[in-house]
Order: sequence, then structure tokens, then C-alpha cells
Amino acid sequence: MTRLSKGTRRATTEGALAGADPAGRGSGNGSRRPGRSGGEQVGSTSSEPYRGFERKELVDDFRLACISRAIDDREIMLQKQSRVFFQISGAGHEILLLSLARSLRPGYDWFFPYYRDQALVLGLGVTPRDILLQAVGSVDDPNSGGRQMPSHWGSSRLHIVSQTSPTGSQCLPAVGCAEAARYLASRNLPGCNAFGDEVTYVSLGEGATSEGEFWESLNTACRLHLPVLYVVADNGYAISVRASDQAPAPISELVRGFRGLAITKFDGTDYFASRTKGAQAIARVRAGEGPGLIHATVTRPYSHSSQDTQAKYRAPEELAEEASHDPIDRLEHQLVRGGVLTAEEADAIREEARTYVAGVARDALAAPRPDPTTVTEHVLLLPEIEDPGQPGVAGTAHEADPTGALVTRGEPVGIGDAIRLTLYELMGEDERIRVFGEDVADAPEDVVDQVEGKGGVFGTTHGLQKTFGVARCYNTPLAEANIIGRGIGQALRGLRPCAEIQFFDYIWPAMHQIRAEAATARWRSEGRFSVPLVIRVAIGGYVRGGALWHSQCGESIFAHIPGLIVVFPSRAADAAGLLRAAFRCEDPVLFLEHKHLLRQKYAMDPFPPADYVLPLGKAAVRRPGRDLSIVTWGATLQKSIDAAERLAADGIEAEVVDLRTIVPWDRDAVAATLAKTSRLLVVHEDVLTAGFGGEVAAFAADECFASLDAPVRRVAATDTFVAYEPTLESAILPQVDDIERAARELAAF
Ligand SMILES: Cc1ncc(C[n+]2csc(CCOP(=O)(O)OP(=O)(O)O)c2C)c(N)n1
Ligand SMILES: [Mg+2]
Repeated sequence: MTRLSKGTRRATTEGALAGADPAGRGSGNGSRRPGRSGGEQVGSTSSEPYRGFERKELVDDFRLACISRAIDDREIMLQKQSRVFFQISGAGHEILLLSLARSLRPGYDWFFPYYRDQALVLGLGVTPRDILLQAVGSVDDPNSGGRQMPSHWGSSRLHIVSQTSPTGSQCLPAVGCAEAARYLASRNLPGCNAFGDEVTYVSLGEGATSEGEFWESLNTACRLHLPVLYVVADNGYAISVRASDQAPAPISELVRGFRGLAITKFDGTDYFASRTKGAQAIARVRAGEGPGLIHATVTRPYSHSSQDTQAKYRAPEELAEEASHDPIDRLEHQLVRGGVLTAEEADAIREEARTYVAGVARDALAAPRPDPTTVTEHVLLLPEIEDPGQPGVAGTAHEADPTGALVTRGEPVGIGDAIRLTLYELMGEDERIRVFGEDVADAPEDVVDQVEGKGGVFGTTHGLQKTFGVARCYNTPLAEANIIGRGIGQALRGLRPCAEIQFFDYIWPAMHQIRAEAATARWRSEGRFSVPLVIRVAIGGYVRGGALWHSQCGESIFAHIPGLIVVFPSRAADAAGLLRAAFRCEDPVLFLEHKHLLRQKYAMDPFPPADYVLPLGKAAVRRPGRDLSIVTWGATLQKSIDAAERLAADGIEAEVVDLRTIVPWDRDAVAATLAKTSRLLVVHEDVLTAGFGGEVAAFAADECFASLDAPVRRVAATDTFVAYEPTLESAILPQVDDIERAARELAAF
């Protein structure tokens, strides 16, 4: 449980700059706050508050703003010298963000920042050294070890979640984080905030508010009344596109219909307005009064990034006008006019900041670079699971059936029931598991005791809400990115979320969250963050009438994403054993549930006992043989076995290997079967071109060439979508006849 008094953040504000402690420069101690040094060195002749604010804080914030700008200037120079490789500045946003940092609590609140939030993270305690180590790509970069480009913030200590680049994708994980905070606190689970008053901060530009994920996140933040603070820093441009060309009205007007959202608009170049109004907005969110959105106007005095030249699209007069309203100049004038600083002292602070940053940059440039041999580290952390061998049989009357229809010892259950029973069993053991998605709950709370309950369109989650309550099994909006993004935020907070995507065919709106936010988390942060999220997806065809929208496979597309585990069971015992393994993973798992197999008799098994957990990346030989090998998974397993039986009638013995998991996949099993049979046929339901069979075939050609006596063959769906009319569907998807034909040819080669 995190306990932090309000005073704690201030207690860490003594810093290293200001000449008084030159040894602090580049010390790398993350707790140092270089810009928030004592006010004695310059200015601040009186300790009386100025306009209600501590003079020391005003000077410190001015100093930190100067440091932030000096970092940008130094990075831009180094980028031109090819000593840093990308630059995107925080210029023009400093005053807003330093003001907000004053009311936020690092290591207590949670942060999903935007790339222009340099001043915010400095205010929270990220050091200039940390920032410059990342800019040069040093292995000492404490955020990513040289993997992330500059301005992609991250600090597990300060609760700054490792940032991704897609504009807007941070909003949904932020909402999931806030949702997790409430759940953790309500059950006193590890990682919870004892006071229940943490804020989740998420920021974005006015351009990024055009992204759908922003709106999907507002939906949930408002409906659940979550403590999320949105900060929209509106600098008028998204690269070269004016805000007025992005949207019909300013964002603070557009969001007016969101009930429960407190909207605060102010001039983010005015330090005093930002401090006062920002503090009020944050206090309201902290008090549990619901989400808030700050719309603050700022400037963008520099081009969008090192790749951009804004003079190409902004008139000289406009640029001159903006330069004359620089927020740091404005604060300086205010402080000088108010007698907080003299003009000479302000100059000295600016100069000091430049000198300090130059020194830190020199240190960073001298810091070691990463070792190229480490690039494959922190992709996945697989759990160690012993192969349990053959499954035993669960108890006499299996208690793990929420519907009341008890499974008797040894009675076979289908894949769908096996998954449902496993979820029931695991949820009973682990309160961190929450199941959510479209239609996964049983019924609205006011009728749930009077009705049978829905529990998913395939009934796979039936009874979970009735048994564990609506906080453990709940419906989401009809929005796939929302489902996955919120799952990611919950996983980042230590929960074990289980998100359901109703049909694989509709996973695409969530693809961005899966690929950009979930799968990259471990790698981009060098293992400092991870996303243990189980994504259950109903997949596949052979369903008659499903057409393009309820029949597709496509596992190869996900297998192509480093950092994502892909599981594809074809039998009930495997589904239970692999789902148990999935919940032991610290990384995202795509758990594919084939619709055609859910209730098939041939895929049934007695429900295996709780200790039956299957290792990931371990294939199973389903039928032994000596003449050729058929490697397959999912619904084509049974079709391959059927084809093998036909061949056996003619004395051809095919070995049928079920991969069971696609990532990781069992290369050893393929090598072993080929050592025996010397002939390989790969069969899958996904389309042929760039299907996962191509990967298996390439492996065989690369690594098993000496074993092969024939070319590798593949049977797969035609390179089309799946059609509605049954004879078309049959022509498109692989059938037993297709497999038999290919296998005979291969055996005869
Ligand atoms: C999803 C996505 N599309 C495009 C980009 C490229 N891109 C990076 S920043 C940016 C403009 C963002 O503008 P805004 O949100 O207003 O932020 P600002 O840069 O003005 O602070 C674009 C188009 C991206 N990073 N992510
Ligand atoms: Mg903008």
C-alpha cells in the first residue's frame, strides 16, 4: 500500500543546481530535483509570499523552466551534430506543466504524459541527466536503456508509465489505471493507495483529441466517475495542421456533453492562472468528484520536431507574434515586476541553466552506449512451467461450475466449458482477475437473480458475474480499443485483467492498443513495465453463415508482433492447461478460442485438475506416424487427423503434430517429427499467403534441411475472405479432402 503525506513531494524538492551544490550536476540520483533548489542564491529578497505563492517555489519553477528550455536548445544543437538522433521540444508548454506539477504527487499519482511534457517530468523529479541520457541513447538511460526516443517519458519510481508515440493511445490505459486504483483500494490489494485519493494524469495535444481513443476514454472516465485528469495542451497546431482545421470547435467546447466532466479552461502561458486553476481542477479530481479536463492554451515557439521546419507553413508575422508571448519571458516579467527577482538575477538563472545543462550533456555524451547483443532481451518473460504429462481427472463433482450443472468425474467437457470452468477456478483463487468485454456479464444487477444470465455470446463467461459479482465480471462499452486499453491500464497496476474480444473479426479497433501499448511495454522500458493481460478471442470459421465478419482467422498477424504470446488450443484439456498458464504470464497473451471447436465432441476431455498447467511453446503429437508429418493447430487439427486415418487405410502413416501455441512455437517438436518422417505438410485455416505455415516451412528449410526428403507443402485457406454461402465457405477453408490430397502427393514424392 502506498502511503505518502502531502508534504513528501515538497521534501524532495531540494536540488542540485544553483551553484550552491555543483557536485549535484549529473549525479544521476533520481531523487535530486535540480531545478527546485533553494531560493537564497538569487532574488527572493523577501520570504513573503508573492500573489499567494511561496517566492522560493516561483524562483524554482522559473529556474526549472529555463532548464527545460536549455535542454531543448542543447538537444537541438546535438541533433544537428548527429550526436542525438531525434528531438521534440517542450518549448512553450513549460509554465503550464510546472504549475500543474506543483499539485501532483510523483510516486503517488500515476502519469500518462505526452511528449511535450518535459517540464512536467522535471517537476516530478526526472533529472536533466536522465533526459539527456535518453537523448543520446545511453545504456544508462534509466527509462529505456537507449531503446526509446527522447521525450518518451517513463519512471516506475515516479509512476510515470513508459510512454508510447501514438497520439491518443495513452488515454485508454490511463482510464484503466484509474479503474484499477479504485478496485485495488476497495479490496485492499497490493499496490493500492490507502487513502484512495490518487489522481491519474493523462495529457495530449489538441491535435490528438481527434483520435477516437481519446473519446472512448472519456466515455468510461465519465461513466465510471473516475479520478482522471485530462490535460489538453493546445498550442494551435498538430505538426502543420491548425486546430481549426482539426475540429469544429475548441476541445473545451466539444466535450461539454460529457456528464460529470469538470472542464477548466485557462491560459497556460500564465503561471499564476495555471497554478490557481490547475490546483483547483486537480483538487476536485483528487477529492473523488469525477474526471476533469484542463484545456490550456500554450505556444509552440519551436518547430514540431527536428524533422519539421515551421517556417514552411506559418507566416513570419505569426511566428514573431508567438515569440513575443513566450511563457518563460512572461513569468520572468511577472517575477521582476513583482520584485521576486531582479532582471539581472533572472538573466543569471537563465545563464546558469544553460551552463548546467551543457555540463550534464557533456556527461551524457560520455556515458556508455548499449551493447547491441542485448537487443533481444526483455521481449517476453515466459513463466517456467513443468510439462505435466497426461492430464488427470478433476474431482468427483466439480465444484468449479458456476451454473450449478456439476461436472462429474471424468465426464468430458467441451472447450467452451473448460474455459468457463478454468475462469471460475482462477477467479476464485485470485482477486486480481477481472473478466470484461461485450456481453460477458450475466445480466443487469436488478434482474440478475431472476434470469438465467447471458455470460458472453458463446456462454463462455456464464455465471461469473453471478458468482463473483459485477466488479469481477462486467460489460464494457461496445468499443474494442476501450476494452483492451483499459485492460492494459489495469495490468500495469498489478491486476490480472482478462479482456474478451467477442469476435476475432472485430479485433482491429483494438489492434493499436495490443500492438503499440501492450506488446511493446516490456521491451520499450527494458523490463521496467509489463502488461500481464489475457485477451480471450473467439476465432475461426467452419461455422456456416459466418461470412467475412464471423469466420476469419489471422493468428499470423499477431504472431508477427514481438512481445505478444499467442495461444491456440484445439482440445478441452489443453484449453484449461493453457489458460492457467496464460494467467501466470507477465506479458500479454492472445488466447484464441475456436468457435467451431467450443462444443465439438472430438475436442472434449475430462476437465483436468487445477495443477494441470501446460507450458507455453510445447506441441503435442496427436497421432504418431512414420511416413510424413502434418503440423497444424486449431480447427484443422481434427481435419488433419481424419485425413491421416484415410491415408492409414492405404498403409501411409502420417504423424499429426498440434502446435497448441503459435508464440512461442515448438521448433524442437517440428525438428523431431521431421527427423522421423522426412516430409512436412503444414496445415492451417488462416489464408495461405504470409500465414504462420510459411514460418514453419521456413524453419524446416533452414534448420531441418538434412532431414527433408521432399519439398515442404502447405494447405491453407484461399487468399480470400470467408464467404457466407456454405459451398463457398467449404471451397475457401481447408477440408479433409484437401489435406488428404496434399499428404498423398507428399508421401509419393
Ligand atoms: C497515431 C499517430 N498518428 C500520427 C502521429 C505523428 N504525429 C506525431 S505528433 C503529431 C501531431 C500532434 O499534435 P498535437 O496533439 O496537437 O500535439 P503537439 O505536437 O502540438 O503538442 C503527429 C501527427 C503519431 N505519433 N501517432
Ligand atoms: Mg498541438
